[in-house]
Amino acid sequence: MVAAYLNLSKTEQIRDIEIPIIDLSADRSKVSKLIVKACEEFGFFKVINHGVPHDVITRMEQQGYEFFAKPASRKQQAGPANPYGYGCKNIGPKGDIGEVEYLLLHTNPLSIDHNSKTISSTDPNKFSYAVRGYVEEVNKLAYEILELMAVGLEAPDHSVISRLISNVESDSLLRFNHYPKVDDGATSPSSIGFGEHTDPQILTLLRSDGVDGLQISLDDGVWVPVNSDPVSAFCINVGDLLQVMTNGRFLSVRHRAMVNSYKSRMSMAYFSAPPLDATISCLPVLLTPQKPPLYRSFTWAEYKKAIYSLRLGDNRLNLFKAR
Ligand code: GA4
Repeated sequence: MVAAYLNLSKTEQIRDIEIPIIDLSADRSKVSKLIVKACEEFGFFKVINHGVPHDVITRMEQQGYEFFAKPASRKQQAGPANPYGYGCKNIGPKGDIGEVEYLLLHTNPLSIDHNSKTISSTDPNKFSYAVRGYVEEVNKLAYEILELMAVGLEAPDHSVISRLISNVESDSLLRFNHYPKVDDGATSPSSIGFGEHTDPQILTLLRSDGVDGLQISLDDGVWVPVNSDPVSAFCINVGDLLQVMTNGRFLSVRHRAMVNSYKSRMSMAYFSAPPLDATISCLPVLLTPQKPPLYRSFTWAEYKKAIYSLRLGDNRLNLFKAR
């Protein structure tokens, strides 16, 4: 991380906080409480003993490395990302840029097969096999974590959140981010790989290759590095929709990715989302006369329209506050 600090402007501070590492093989009721606490305090936590097979992860990572190692002209055939496909430096439709190249995929099986043809013309089946296997496993993990959250929140229906992502129509995404090493000294502001933002969906499951770069912002302007230890862990974070469903109890926290001058980094983020027509509103168990809903109900399609009309770092939840 040290090299990445060099490029920070003077007004930004870094403080060291360890985000919780939660062992999913421990007692279910204890785990559910730890998850709730982590989501309230940090909006981020790591999970170990998560059950996603090692070979499923390495197969997926291997495909990612192979793709990014291709010549630029070849990678561009899978782009431009609109929003799916290959993108380089340009993030989203509103002119945001970063030191990153990426592949953004919809996780619908038909869409995976279709995109695999342009991503890997030599062996599309190998690529789509790896993606399908990985998505199946991370979706299972997301489902389990969302169920544990409902248990921890004492919701009478334990699948009240998780069932939103298990629907075949779910709008979940898989993103591969490749951050090159950037050796531009301490003067350039280009050390930002992926600018600050919150994730719009329900829950994000991030796998990274052991190279640091992720930072989270708990209070305004204070950035906290999240190291990538243990390397077998998944880093989990609350998305905007989960903040709405928990009436602000769980935090959808701003984060960013920095690049460094010594090692490139690849991460794979699974954004678990509901179907487009799903209505998002506060869980009944969290509503009391003293705590009315902070946000109005809306569909995921409505929210998605708002996110694509704004810049990466804009606050979208403000548009959905209850009057
Ligand atoms: C941020 C989180 C995910 O990477 C993403 C991003 C999406 C995109 O790259 O197409 C967005 C960004 C993300 C939020 C604001 C809009 C949309 C780029 C952008 C400027 C895939 C997502 O769902 O929202």
